[in-house]
Amino acid sequence: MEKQVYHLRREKIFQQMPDNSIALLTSAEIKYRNSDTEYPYRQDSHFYYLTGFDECESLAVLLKKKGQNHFILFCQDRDPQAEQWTGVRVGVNDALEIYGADEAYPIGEASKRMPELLAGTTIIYFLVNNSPEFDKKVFSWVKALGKKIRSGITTPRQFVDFRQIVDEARLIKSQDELQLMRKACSLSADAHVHAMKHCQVGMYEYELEAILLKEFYRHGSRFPAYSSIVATGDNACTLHYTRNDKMIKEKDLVLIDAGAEYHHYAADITRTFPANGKFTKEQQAIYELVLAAQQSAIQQIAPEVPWNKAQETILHILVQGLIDLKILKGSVATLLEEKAYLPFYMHNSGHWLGMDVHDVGEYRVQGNWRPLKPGMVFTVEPGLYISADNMSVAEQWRGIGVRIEDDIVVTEQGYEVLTEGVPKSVHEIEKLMKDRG
Ligand SMILES: [Mn+2]
Repeated sequence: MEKQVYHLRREKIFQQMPDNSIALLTSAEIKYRNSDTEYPYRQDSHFYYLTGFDECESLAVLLKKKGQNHFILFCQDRDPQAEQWTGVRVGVNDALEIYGADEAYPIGEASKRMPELLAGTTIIYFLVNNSPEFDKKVFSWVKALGKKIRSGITTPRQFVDFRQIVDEARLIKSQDELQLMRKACSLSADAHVHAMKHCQVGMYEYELEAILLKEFYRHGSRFPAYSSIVATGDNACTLHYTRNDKMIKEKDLVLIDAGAEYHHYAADITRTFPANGKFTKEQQAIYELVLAAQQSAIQQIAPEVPWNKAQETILHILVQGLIDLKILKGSVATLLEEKAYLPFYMHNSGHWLGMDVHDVGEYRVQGNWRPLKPGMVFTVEPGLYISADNMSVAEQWRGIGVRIEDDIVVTEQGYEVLTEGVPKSVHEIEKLMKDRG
């Protein structure tokens, strides 16, 4: 995105900062998988949201002093010898030009310059507890400034979590962001279609994972937004199953929960389909119950509807359906009251979605469930998981795990489903799989 986009984002944040305040954001640290082998670098989402700057070892400062807004960026300076190994850096000069910083300095000068920047401010915003190392640095800079207090310098006295401002901004997606999210979602949807089309009994779960990743990569997404789940049969009842190493068997359902990250935006899709292309009677009954719950929950999405409406709708439909299938006994009201559904449905209806797969933003505001607003993006993902060793249900139901998940954006009129590209009715899925090679 253009530097103007990030400039406008910072301006919005500045509007909420009182005069003589400062916000400090550090880039993400390099993380190691083992020994000296690094994970692919992923910038901190807050940092990227406000800078568009993708390098490690950098520090963004938003300083509001005497009514003036300053964006100061500390980053690694150019160094041909180091760049020979780790790639080209933006450097201080281009940080001014390309990223619109008012001032830019080498990161090595941060500790020297920080007391001067802090002097005269009364509030410091930072992501408290995001990085214990950085918290320590912030306190050490303030402490260094405190030593000069007799020269008449005032030091900040309030340490405020920056999330309370930035999280709220990130919760409402702009048109620029929605464009990237549509792309993340559509390419992820395509990948799910490919996995369904290429699924064969006798393959291993990781072979389907490989198909998903190949499709992500092919469309310019270099990383999945989270570890892909490919769970067959009873493995689907383990909510965060990521071993993905079992062979796909004839009567298995295959649950795939996978989404790409595209230009720092996540998609999050789950589909469940029969390995051999045809649902059994029991699998179809559970599947259609979950689908009915999901569709009803989605249809109610509109501005001002409270966040928990989806979960309430899902719970009612699932409990009524489990009674109809004789898996639960009793009245809907009593079973809801007793939370009798918990052995079968133990999670929430979904979560905010954005730069992080479980994106930022409160679900309750002042004690009340948050009313939906245009630009909010979230998942709707009911499921039913009947464990293979749940002896309280009749045998034919055991080992069936189903989840269906789509990504939705709230619009002025209602909602838009971003992940429509993957079929989800029994008929459509069976047709797609029948036509496969
Ligand atoms: Mn999800």
